Amino acid sequence: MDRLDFAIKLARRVGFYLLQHWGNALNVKEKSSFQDIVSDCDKHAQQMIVSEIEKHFPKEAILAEEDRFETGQRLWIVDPIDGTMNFVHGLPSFAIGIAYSEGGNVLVGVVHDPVLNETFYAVAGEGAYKNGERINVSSNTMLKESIGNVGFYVGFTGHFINAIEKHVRRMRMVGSAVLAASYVACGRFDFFVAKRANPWDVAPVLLIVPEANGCVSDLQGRPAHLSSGEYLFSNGKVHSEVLEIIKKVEKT
Ligand code: 2AM
Ligand code: CA
Repeated sequence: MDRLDFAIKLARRVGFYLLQHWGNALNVKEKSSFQDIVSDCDKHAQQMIVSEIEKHFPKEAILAEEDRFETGQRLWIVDPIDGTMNFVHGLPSFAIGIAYSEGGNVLVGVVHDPVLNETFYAVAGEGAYKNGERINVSSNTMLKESIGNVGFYVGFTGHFINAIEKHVRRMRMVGSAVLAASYVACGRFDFFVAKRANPWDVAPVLLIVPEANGCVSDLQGRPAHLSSGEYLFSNGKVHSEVLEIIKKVEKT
């Protein structure tokens, strides 16, 4: 079975399920802290994805956010809801993320936003797409004409916005890492800084952004991989300028 086709259909099916509970999630609870929540919708959505992968690819391992932490040469990486806080509060901007990797390299990446009905996806070496149309990063070379996004991380976000606000046109906080990076891939944002990310928060976009001719590195500018933990996604043209500002923030 074609993995891309499989992952897109599955993500869209889970999207229909999540729309029924959007803003009305089942059994919302604190997870690692009061700032981190999970609902039974996250768990049910994950089960929908995991059971299909097990059925169609029984020999392949699965790493998924809600307590399914396998490793393997052939590994599916799943976030059933990226942006749970938005989902629970009835805000748009949450997504299902499904990626397939071999030896730590993402070969297929799918991000589906059920609210806008937008599916971003890529297969290694074949370009990046949104709902069947090829996508590309922005052509903007000027930080002062840039719109950027930053993830929420206590002790960093405020300092970073403080340092960059006078250099950019606007900053935004979308609240879903895979969507923010997909928006870099299709040119809506010029960059996105993720200070704390798990492999499932970034796996599909580690492929989608480069396939859209964008750039991804860690916050020191080194090549990014699934366990880097922190990332700068950009159109490539404003990458080094944003890295410089991050370096200054980390020194203070
Ligand atoms: P999640 O919705 O799957 O938890 C929001 O700030 C972004 O950061 C989301 O993509 C969120 O993913 C991710 N994130 C990762 N770890 C987090 C944590 N411990 N608390 C809150 N958000 C986290
Ligand atoms: Ca999640």
